[in-house]
Amino acid sequence: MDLKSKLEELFEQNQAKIKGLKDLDQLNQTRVELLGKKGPITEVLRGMKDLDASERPKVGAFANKIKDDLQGAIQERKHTLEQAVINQKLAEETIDVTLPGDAVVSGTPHILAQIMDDIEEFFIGQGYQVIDGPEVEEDHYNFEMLNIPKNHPARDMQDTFYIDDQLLMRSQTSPVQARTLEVHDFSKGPLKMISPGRVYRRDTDDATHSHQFHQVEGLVIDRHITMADLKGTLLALAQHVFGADRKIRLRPSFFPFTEPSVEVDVSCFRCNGAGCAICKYSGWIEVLGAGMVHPNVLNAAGVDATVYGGFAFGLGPDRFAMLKYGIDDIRSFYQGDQRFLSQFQQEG
Ligand code: FA5
Repeated sequence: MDLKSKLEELFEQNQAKIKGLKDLDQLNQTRVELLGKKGPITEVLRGMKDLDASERPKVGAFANKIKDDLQGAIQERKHTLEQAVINQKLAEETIDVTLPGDAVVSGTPHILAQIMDDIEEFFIGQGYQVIDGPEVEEDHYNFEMLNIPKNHPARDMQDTFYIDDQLLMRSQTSPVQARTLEVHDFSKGPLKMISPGRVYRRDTDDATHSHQFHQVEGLVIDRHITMADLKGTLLALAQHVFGADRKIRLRPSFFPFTEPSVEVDVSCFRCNGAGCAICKYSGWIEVLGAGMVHPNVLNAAGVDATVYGGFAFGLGPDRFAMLKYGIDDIRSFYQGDQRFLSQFQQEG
């Protein structure tokens, strides 16, 4: 068989083989075997030395054409196989946009933040200002301005973390009352404020006490504020937080900064007054302290107590949340356990 025929046969055989190859590795191997230095085409070209000189250019040109054609066939197959790989990938990775998506688990404000926001919204709706105060507070505002001089036995009601003689971690939000009274300009109108925030006491942690908890202070001062205003305000608050059919009752109590002072109970939202474990079978749950602001507090802040007066209250949102959601241990709020906290996803 002459060289030209050998080349033609090589072309026919390998062109068919290339078309039948199923993957890129096989194709690459075939390219090396066929067109490499030890391949059959090189082998055929080696035989050219035995040809007549006039034949060599023609056979040489023909051999190069066969080589180019085979390279072209390999290239074409390569393109087809690569396209097939891409098509398969696309088919496998097709996204069905009509399938329902995975729900994104979103965070939610802490349950205490939710209840404080709710209380704030209630009071903002009644025309109150929200005023912040420092957590590291002066003895002067935390006690003295509130009618609790040094060595007064009432200091024992709130076991306090002192930083030095003058500074302490505030044990109540009432100092914000004193600070606000001192600067409020009554010629411009009455004072209606709340002050939510963290407070600290050297209480031993147990199911209903924490050494760090929250309070919302409230204060209303004007010319003719009465105890009936206090009662109406607290009833509306209790109904907002615990449900429209709640009742409240006021019991006499003592706070140095209010006179008279009261403890306020809400009718039990679980048993509706019949008696259950939550209200300790009394039908009532104590939720806050309140009273009519003591004249000494007004006078200490430079407000004329013969002209102005009003009410103040201090509630514990931690206890509100415990009662509202039936939580039996205040420490749950501060332990950061997601299994507990995630139960209180905020709606909307
Ligand atoms: C006061 O702190 C007064 N300043 C409230 C007040 C303000 C009365 C204005 C009159 C006028 P008391 O110590 O009772 O009062 O605390 C108020 C509320 O804070 C309590 O009803 C309770 O809900 C909460 N509280 C008190 N101690 C703790 C504690 N250790 N852990 C969690 N909550 C507490």
